[in-house]
Amino acid sequence: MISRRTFLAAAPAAVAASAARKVLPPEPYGAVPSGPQMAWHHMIFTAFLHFTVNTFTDKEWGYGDEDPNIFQPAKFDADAIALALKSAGARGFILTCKHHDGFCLWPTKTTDHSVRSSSWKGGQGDVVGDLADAARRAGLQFGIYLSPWDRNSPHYGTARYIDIYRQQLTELLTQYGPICEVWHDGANGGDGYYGGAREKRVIDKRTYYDWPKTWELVRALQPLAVIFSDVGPDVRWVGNERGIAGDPCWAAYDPVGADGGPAAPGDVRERESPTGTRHGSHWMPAECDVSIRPGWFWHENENARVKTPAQLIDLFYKSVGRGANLLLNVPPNRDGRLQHEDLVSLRGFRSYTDGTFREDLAVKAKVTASNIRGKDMTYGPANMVARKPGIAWATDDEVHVADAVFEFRGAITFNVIAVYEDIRYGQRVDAFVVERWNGGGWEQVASGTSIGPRRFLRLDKPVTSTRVRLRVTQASASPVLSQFSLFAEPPDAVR
Ligand code: FUL
Repeated sequence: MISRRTFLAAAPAAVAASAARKVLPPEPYGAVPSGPQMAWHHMIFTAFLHFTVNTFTDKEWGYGDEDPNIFQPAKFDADAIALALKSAGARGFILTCKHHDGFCLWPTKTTDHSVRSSSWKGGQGDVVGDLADAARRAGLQFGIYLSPWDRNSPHYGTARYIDIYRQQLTELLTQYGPICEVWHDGANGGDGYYGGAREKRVIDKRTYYDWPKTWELVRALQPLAVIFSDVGPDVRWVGNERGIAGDPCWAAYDPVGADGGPAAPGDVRERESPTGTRHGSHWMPAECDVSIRPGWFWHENENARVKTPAQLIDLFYKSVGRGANLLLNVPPNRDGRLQHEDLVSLRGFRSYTDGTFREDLAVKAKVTASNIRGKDMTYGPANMVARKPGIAWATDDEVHVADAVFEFRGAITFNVIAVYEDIRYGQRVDAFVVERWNGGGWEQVASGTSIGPRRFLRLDKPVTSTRVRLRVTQASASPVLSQFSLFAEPPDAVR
């Protein structure tokens, strides 16, 4: 019998021998995600909370002259908000800590225009702190939105305001625990209160904020946070506020300014944002921000115009399904609660995702492929249905066109297809088709272009077969696919 000691001593040699036999993984192709970007991809769906004085004045953009005392969310319940968002399936939420009106939802030292100047909670309220704590209790991530534009500050437009903005960022990034995302809005400059000046102020979007320096501060204080703006640097705006990613939607993006010059938050050629840049040099995936209601803030008269579960499901496929993340705004009302109508829609949405994604029919398949990297089963096609992280089907370097066949014991019926690339190796696939065996031959049921972190295809009608084939028809480098899944929507699913 081999003693534990001998075994341990022999282990390194055994490992070395197996390493020698090992077929090397492919070289990454083009831009690849950073660690924090990888974590962001796993979040998939995040909620957005637009909440400020506008909630009480019925406006979308506050002028900056609001009396802080109007902020009175008498029944504010941070835990109820966090738990409702969690049950909708969100893995985190981002709060408008300060919107364009300049009103700060935390007791900042930088201005009196904050919760401290409201009699709510005797001036002791801290919406940011309460929601950050509630997020953690619910097991959710917490992110911050801090509007660069400030229509209240008398200093907006001067160098002093940049110090204030950075001080506000510092407070938010040091007092509230780990922050998953820092959201810089592109909307900037125009008329405002500005400490009583009541005038129009226009800044140079490219130079005023010295964004590289501001982002260095974010990196230093919260190295794991991703930074969002029209131009990233980690996550890009999708280019519209309808929540719809491009088709294709490439994770790489090289932003260009509106006039073709350098780009900056608020100054970007928006038409290129939904699609990104195939072969672009920066990994900068798209985030789809959209509101569950017509406006970003809660308005009583929009309670009957909340998006239906069917609309949310459609948005889910057009954002998450195209490899982007969905940032769905669900604005608290004047009580400081989520509105009943919004909660009803979220429940409908969750019951659809639960019903559809509960069972992956593909895991039962026997999988074969036209090519396997170095004929080494470490890269075999069964990896796509193993549902284990870190493994994938990969082909030999020179093989860009390849297929995998999924064979079932009995016929299966599905109407949602999901394909995932192992994005640690970059975005490699340009086009693919999915076919079913109809008894006599292969018949196409769906096709797609970009995959990246994920691609969902929702079919018009269910497909039944004993064999399904995934064919990569075009790729810029040998494909590396980590998952292939088939799902069946519940029969009563709304469309
Ligand atoms: C825009 C803002 O002007 C809206 O009020 C909202 O915050 C949206 C998410 O971004 O640029």
